[in-house]
Amino acid sequence: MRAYSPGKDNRSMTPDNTRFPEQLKGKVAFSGIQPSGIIHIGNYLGAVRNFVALQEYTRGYYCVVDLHAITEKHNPEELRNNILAIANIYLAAGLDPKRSTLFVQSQVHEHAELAWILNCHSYFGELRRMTQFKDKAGKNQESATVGLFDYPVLMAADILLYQADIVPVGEDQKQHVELTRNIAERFNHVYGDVFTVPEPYIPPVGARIRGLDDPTKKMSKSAQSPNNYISLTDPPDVIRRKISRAVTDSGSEIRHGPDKPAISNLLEIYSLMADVDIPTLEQRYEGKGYAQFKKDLAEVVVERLRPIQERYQQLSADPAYTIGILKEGAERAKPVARQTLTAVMEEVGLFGAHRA
Ligand code: AQP
Repeated sequence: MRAYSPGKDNRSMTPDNTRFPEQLKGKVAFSGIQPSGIIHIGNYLGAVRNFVALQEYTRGYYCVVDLHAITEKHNPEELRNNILAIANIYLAAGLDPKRSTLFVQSQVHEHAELAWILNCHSYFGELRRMTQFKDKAGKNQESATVGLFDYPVLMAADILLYQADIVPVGEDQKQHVELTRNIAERFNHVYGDVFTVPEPYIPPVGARIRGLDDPTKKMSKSAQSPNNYISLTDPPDVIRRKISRAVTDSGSEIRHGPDKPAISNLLEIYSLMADVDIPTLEQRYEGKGYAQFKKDLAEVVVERLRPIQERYQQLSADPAYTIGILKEGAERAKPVARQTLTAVMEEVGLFGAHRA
């Protein structure tokens, strides 16, 4: 896979806060995905693809954040399966367990412990402003779990435990990384420089892949209709069918622009999956209709996912292998997490700092 290259002539959706890889050498990266379903191409293009590219430059910690997946109603059996499925996708997409630390959040209990301490340094008012909570709780805030409300503080603990410099995420997580920065700065101000203050690493294209059935909203694992997303494990005929049914805009021009949200979304997917910039694609499809464009896009996606799917199938047939990788990952993550937590406990005055 080609390394991430923000300098490429792709139209920038979020031109701020991107860094050239050279500036990232030696930095620590942390990110996670919640096992609330199978990863879709939005998660892949907005996040996982960058985790893989960043391995060249950074020391990466990539986590399956299972504690985040119980903030809403869930099925325990499905959760167990999804945890291994996400880990297998990490591996199949190219995360190398020798270069990156891959682990499951609940196997390193320091995450939950630090989250409690950070809860006591976070404000109700700032959490109430989080748009993801408002979106997910909708009109039912009274019956939303405290866990869903508190999700961003647990995410802050995940990141700060590893003293991460950068957090590769999609656009929807930018607000949570900003909250993490605020909590870290507040904590450092009171107790001294305990935490590295991290920065979000958001790709210039692909940071917000939209639903195929509704380009006004982001593609989401928990969307009502499976036609909203292309899962990384969808077979070729399903990918072709979903793309052929994807919503399009009025007119027939293949052009990127704010008046064409549906085609712009498909162009971004095409661009990232084929490593071709958007102006080149616009030229290539000048005078051609949506049908040809969608047909070609489907083949590009099928071919790009083919090796990932093949590797995923192999890994799924041998769960013991992945369980072993995750165990080793947790063993590597734990001392780093413990060191930060001990420093935090000492500064705060908690007796737990003295335990073995
Ligand atoms: N549509 C998207 N486009 C680009 N990036 C995206 N991400 C999520 N959706 C898109 C990025 O994927 C990473 C993992 O996300 P997550 O599973 O931890 O939570 P999420 O952001 O809530 O993702 P989903 O798919 O919408 O899951 P559900 O439906 O379960 O809430 C993050 O870096 C995210 O930015």
